[in-house]
Amino acid sequence: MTRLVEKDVKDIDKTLKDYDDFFKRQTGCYMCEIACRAAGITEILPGYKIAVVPSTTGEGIISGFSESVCAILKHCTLDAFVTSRCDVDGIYEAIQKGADMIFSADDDRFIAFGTAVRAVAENGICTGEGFAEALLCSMRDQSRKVLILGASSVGRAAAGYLAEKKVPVDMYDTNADVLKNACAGERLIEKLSSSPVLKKYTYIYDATTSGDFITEKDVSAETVIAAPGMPRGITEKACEIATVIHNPLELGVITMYYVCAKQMYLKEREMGIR
Ligand code: 2YG
Repeated sequence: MTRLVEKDVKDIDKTLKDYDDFFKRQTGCYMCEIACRAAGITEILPGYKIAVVPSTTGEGIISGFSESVCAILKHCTLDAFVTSRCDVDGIYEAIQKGADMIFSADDDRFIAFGTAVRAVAENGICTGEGFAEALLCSMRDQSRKVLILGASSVGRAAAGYLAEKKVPVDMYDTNADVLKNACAGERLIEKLSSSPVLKKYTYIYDATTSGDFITEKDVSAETVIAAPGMPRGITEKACEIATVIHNPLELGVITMYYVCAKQMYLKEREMGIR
């Protein structure tokens, strides 16, 4: 995945409400509802207290990243705060302040995990599944094939999710080895050996990290594209014609919360705490 930069996240807190209204017009649901569906949540869960812990490892802090994650969680009326300290000291602060769940990201991995019971949600998988559910909700005809571009963890999670919902998938990656090893044994996933003609598909899932390669020639007013990748693969002009579901952080973070919360809740019930 492409590393986010300050400008990708800097206005998220200010635009969240309007963006969620726009998202609902596109998909019929708010992000929180899509994330709950993606996590398979069917009942009301307890609200967990969340700490976002900045991580200085590798390339270091992305200015506004932790604050945006926190704002996204608060937008879903969740109880979230950013720790004043970073790394292990930040985890210590989070637990001392009573956090049930911690969000933290280094350059390779972005996770949410439980502090009292074992539970973990990973951003690539949750983003893949959250956007797959958003696409599903926007599809008028779920018997039509979805084209998935990119067999990274996001693309693979999306393909597995859609196949589980009985939606047929064509999958393509410019790297034949990556494609070959993805989603082995899935009957509903067909791997394409050559670059697909985009115009043939009404439903596309762009899990690549290439910018502006889907143009107005590739889409129609019926086309729906789920596009979690950064930079966005769809040109401005194509976005004016097709429905393009794209956000850099929001839906992935919300899905992480619900995936982790569900595991926590089920474990707590098992242990007789709930
Ligand atoms: O705590 C910080 O500020 C930094 N250590 C965060 C670093 C995050 C690096 N990861 C990315 O930029 C993305 N790949 C995250 C994915 C979110 C969108 N799906």
